[in-house]
Amino acid sequence: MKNFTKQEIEEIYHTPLLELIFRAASVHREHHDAKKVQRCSLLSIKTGGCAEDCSYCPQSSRHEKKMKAEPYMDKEQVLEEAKKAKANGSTRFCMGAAQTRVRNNKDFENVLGMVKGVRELGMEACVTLGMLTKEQADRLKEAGLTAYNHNVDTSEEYYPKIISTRSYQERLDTLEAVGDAGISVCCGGILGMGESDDDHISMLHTLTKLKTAPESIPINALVPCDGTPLGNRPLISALDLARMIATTRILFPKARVRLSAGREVLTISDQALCFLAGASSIFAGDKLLTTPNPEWDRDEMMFQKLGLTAE
Ligand code: SAM
Ligand code: DTB
Ligand code: SF4
Repeated sequence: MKNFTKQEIEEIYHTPLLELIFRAASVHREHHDAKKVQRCSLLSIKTGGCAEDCSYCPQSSRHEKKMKAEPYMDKEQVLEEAKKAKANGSTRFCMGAAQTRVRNNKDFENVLGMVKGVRELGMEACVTLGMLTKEQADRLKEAGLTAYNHNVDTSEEYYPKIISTRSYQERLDTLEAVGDAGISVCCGGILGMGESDDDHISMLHTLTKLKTAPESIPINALVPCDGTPLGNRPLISALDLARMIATTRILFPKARVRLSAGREVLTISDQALCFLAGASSIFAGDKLLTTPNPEWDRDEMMFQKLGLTAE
């Protein structure tokens, strides 16, 4: 991959918007079939009760409103959901757990079984389980895991304003363990948490410097959740979202750039701009982890109107 300086990224990011989107759309078409958008489905396999204090997250146990902490789901139930997702056209199944880190216990063995099961359905398997060690990453690889999602979320500079219970370096260490184990890295961030353009640029610079380049890059728009410190934040504009997606596409021509959380409030035209800017993947299904996402039918209609096909 080309090494971009922070100043080069800044120049790309601040290109006049339509020029930027045109450039990103051209890069996108050189490397991908721009009609195709991948559908990924998400399932929260362990919900609520998380000890971390991420200000955006409804699953933290440190905020005003606390979700009920649930145990891990059964493997059979999870695989039922994966089958439904496949039947609805998803090619990747991503399982998330509200926890700080992976522990070597029966829950981890359970997750390894889920990963195997999803792969046997012929789907890509992704998990997001918090921090992990290289040994744990090796075991996930052995079970057939395709990708591990672990977001840096924002810039290193802004990170302490959002999360106080863990460090940016810990995020980077986990990402290194994932890449070293030969698992694809899925890493992106959240927009609309009060950060500046410079934070967006700095986050992208961090992503370009990861030891293992990310295979997929989720760009989430903050879903403001009641009872979290960011519950009252105004929504980020679709134009800012498109600017970020376009810059990401130019920096990572081959990656899957995922238009992730926040689609519920976007119009089809907003999303069309994001696809034009190089988004090549979405989360499909009426729920993300705990918050609503467009229904299958609504997305199907969008695909038809925009002439998109599922990957
Ligand atoms: N606990 C693990 C971790 O934090 O790495 C995995 C699950 S965590 C819910 C996965 C990601 O969801 C976070 O890194 C964050 O990017 C995203 N996320 C959580 N709450 C969100 C919200 N309200 N809006 C947008 N994205 C959110
Ligand atoms: C990612 O970047 N976005 C997804 C997935 N990775 C795990 C999670 C979005 C969560 C939105 C808030 C919720 O539904 O709880
Ligand atoms: Fe826990 Fe992950 Fe939510 Fe942070 S983002 S509170 S680590 S579930």
